[in-house]
Order: sequence, then C-alpha cells, then structure tokens
Amino acid sequence: MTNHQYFRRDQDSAEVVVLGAGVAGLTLANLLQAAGVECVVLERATRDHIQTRARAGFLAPGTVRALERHGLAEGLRRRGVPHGTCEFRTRSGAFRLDYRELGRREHHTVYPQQDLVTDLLAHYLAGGGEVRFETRAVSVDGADGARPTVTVRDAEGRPGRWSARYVAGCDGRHGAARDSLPPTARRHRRNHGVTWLGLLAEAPPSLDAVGYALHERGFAGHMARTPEITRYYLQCAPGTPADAWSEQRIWDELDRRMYAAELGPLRRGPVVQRSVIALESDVVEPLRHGSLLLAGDAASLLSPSGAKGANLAVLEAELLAGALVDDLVHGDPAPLEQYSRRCLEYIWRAQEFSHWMVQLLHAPSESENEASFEAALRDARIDSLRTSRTHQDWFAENYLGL
Ligand code: RFL
Repeated sequence: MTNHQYFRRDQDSAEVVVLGAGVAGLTLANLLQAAGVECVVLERATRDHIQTRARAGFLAPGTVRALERHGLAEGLRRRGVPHGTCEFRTRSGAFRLDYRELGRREHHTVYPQQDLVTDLLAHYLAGGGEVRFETRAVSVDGADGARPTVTVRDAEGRPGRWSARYVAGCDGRHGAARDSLPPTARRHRRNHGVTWLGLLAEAPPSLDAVGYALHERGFAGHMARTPEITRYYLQCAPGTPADAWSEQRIWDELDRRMYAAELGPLRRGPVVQRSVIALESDVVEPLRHGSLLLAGDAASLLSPSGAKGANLAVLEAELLAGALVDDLVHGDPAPLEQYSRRCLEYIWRAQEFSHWMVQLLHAPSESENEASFEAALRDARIDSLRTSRTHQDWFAENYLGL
C-alpha cells in the first residue's frame, strides 16, 4: 500500500490503536491479536530503525516467563544467554556476587532489545498484524469520550486520523500520549544529576560478569551483549557531547576506572555507537485517562542503572492486554479500572531499586561540603553488600525481580 492510498481516507479505525512499536507496544499488540481484538500499531520510525536500535539487554526471569506464556520467547530461548554474576570494583579491590546462588536463585537472560523487538514484530506480522511505520502520532483527543482519535503525520508530513475504542500510549517518554494527558495527570520526577556516556563497542566482553566500577573519576560499567559486542558506560560531566571523547581517551578512561592496572586490561575494539544519557526518572499518575492508557517508558521512565525499563514494559503490556481483553471480549471493565493501581505498585518498587543503584554507583553531590559524606556512605553501602549475606539476598531478589 502506498502512502497515498494509506492516507486516502479521512479517518481509519481499530478497536485498539497502539502508539509505538517498541517492547511495550509490540508485546501488547501480539497479546491483543492472540485474543482476537482488532488493533493497529502506529510507529514513528522505519522498520529497519526499530530492529537495529540497541538499548537494553538484561531480561529478568519474570519477563522471560511472561513472554513464554504467550509463545513469544522462541528467539530468546534459542539465542539468549543466561547470566548471573556481577562484579564490583572499587579502590579497595574487586568482589563478585554470584546472584544466581542468592535470593530466589534466578538469573538474567542476556538478549539484545533490538532482537526481542525483531522477534515480536515478526510474530505479530506473521499472525496478520498491522503496523504503520513512519507514522508519527501527534495528539490523542477525546480520551474522556467513547471514541478517542489519534492525529498522525506520515513521513512527508501529511496528516491522517485514527479513531479507536481505546488508545494504548506505548510511545516512550517523548511520545504523543504523554503530550496529550489532561492537566489532572501528575508527573513525579527525579533528575539524578548524573550523566553517562553510553557506548557500544565491537569488542568481546572483558569479564564474564556485569562490571560496576566505582572510581574517584566517576562510574564505569561493563555489560556483555553478545560474544562480539560489549556495552560500556562512563560517567561524564553533564552537557558532554557524545562525540567529545576520542576512542583512545574512552578506552584509556575505561581502563583507568575499571582498575585495569590491577585487574587486567579491557579487550578493546571500535566504538560503534555512542549516546549521552542523563539519568532521570519519572512516573505518570494515573496511567489511565478515560480511554487513553499508558505503558512502558510512556508510563514511567527508569534510570538504566537498574536494568528495569524493558522488563517493566513487558509486564505492563501483559497486564494491559489482559485488562483490555476482559473489557472488550468479556464485558468486564473491572481489571481496566485497576490497571493503573496495579502497575504503579510494580513501578514504584522498580523505581526504588533503580534509585538505590544510582546511589550505590555514584556519589553525586551539588555541594563540595557534602561530597565526602556521600562518598563515605557509598563505601559503607558497598562494604555491606560485600559482607552481609542478607544484603546480598536482598540485592539479588530486587536486581532480578519486579
Ligand atoms: P521504546 O522501546 O522507546 O518504544 C517506543 C516506540 O514508540 C515510538 N514512538 C512513536 N511512535 C509513533 N508516534 C510517536 N509520536 C512516537 N514517539 C515515539 C518510538 O520510535 C519507539 O519505537 O519504549 P517501550 O516500548 O516503552 O520500552 C521501554 C524500553 O525501551 C526501555 O525502558 C529500556 O530500553 C530501558 N533500558 C533497559 N531496560 C532493561 O530492562 N534492561 C536493560 O538492560 C536496559 N538497558 C535501557 C538500557 C535504556 C537505555 N537508554 C535508552 C537510555 C540501556 C540504555 C542505554
């Protein structure tokens, strides 16, 4: 279908219009499709873009189980790699937490987010699902009525309109769903005052663990993605442009902060992707505004320190799909009425842990006077994690759970 044909009608319609073909939107669309609910996904980007956008990689056991329940885990079962160890490096040395043996004795599955998105998309399309790429939602109107509408623009800027019974805002933190919220919506925010340079290197992992390095020059992180690709993070000054550091400087700084002189050098390779990530968190409350419902990053943004965002997106999509099916197929509106409250419980638990991780990994301080106090608190926290089995069990349970 050409774009011309696509926009020929004044208004298209579907039972549920899903904004965004990310983890949340595609999980939801698959579940609705399986239950026979008519839906369409509107996605701003191209198919190629969403299938190559590297982000998360650590899937929690509950996420894997949820995807398995719905027959969406074939790819990650085949290519995902179990992972259950993290290593903390500080100026007093390194210690490992084999979290597979702690808490509930579960592990992560490392599977790149773009591969999960590719699988979810292929499954949805194979079942006859419809995704309109290069279709940007501009606004959602009439959410307080029975037929909300979504105004869209195609790649050439031509307008169109969709009407629906429900609109699922799964279009992330800068999407149209958030922009269309009524003034009664609350937004709880936190700027952690920390910035990371996020790097993807064509280099094999340098350790068989997630590496968290706490250094007086700032945090450095190491996370395996595939046998050939490793994600690194380097804390940098707020406002640093992504291309400010040369590759040489990046690797030298990573070596320094990861105590390579004492613990062994990192395996270097070309840096193939960089982004600047300001660590921010927020929560929208409530997640339902009439017939507009939020899920994923549109509902709540988590700092990537806790590796929770993609996992929450799957959990919320599953809850939302169940509630929409109950309403639209079984005529029971109660689960949809409880959707926001149920999600917010999970969201705040995840926020609490992510916030704890931010404080563990950094010693941010506005004031020179308090910097040494915060640094000492952080050392005490790390020491407790190193020595207390109770603390380690708590960590494992929260690191893996939702
Ligand atoms: P997504 O994946 O951003 O998808 C939203 C989709 O909506 C589209 N869109 C629009 N479409 C139509 N109209 C509009 N107006 C639109 N505006 C946007 C976008 O193109 C996109 O396709 O959100 P979703 O589905 O809510 O999923 C959330 C996750 O992507 C996110 O929470 C995670 O990536 C967070 N995260 C991690 N989470 C984990 O669980 N484990 C990790 O290891 C992990 N690592 C990370 C991360 C996030 C990172 N970034 C982005 C800072 C590492 C990094 C570097």
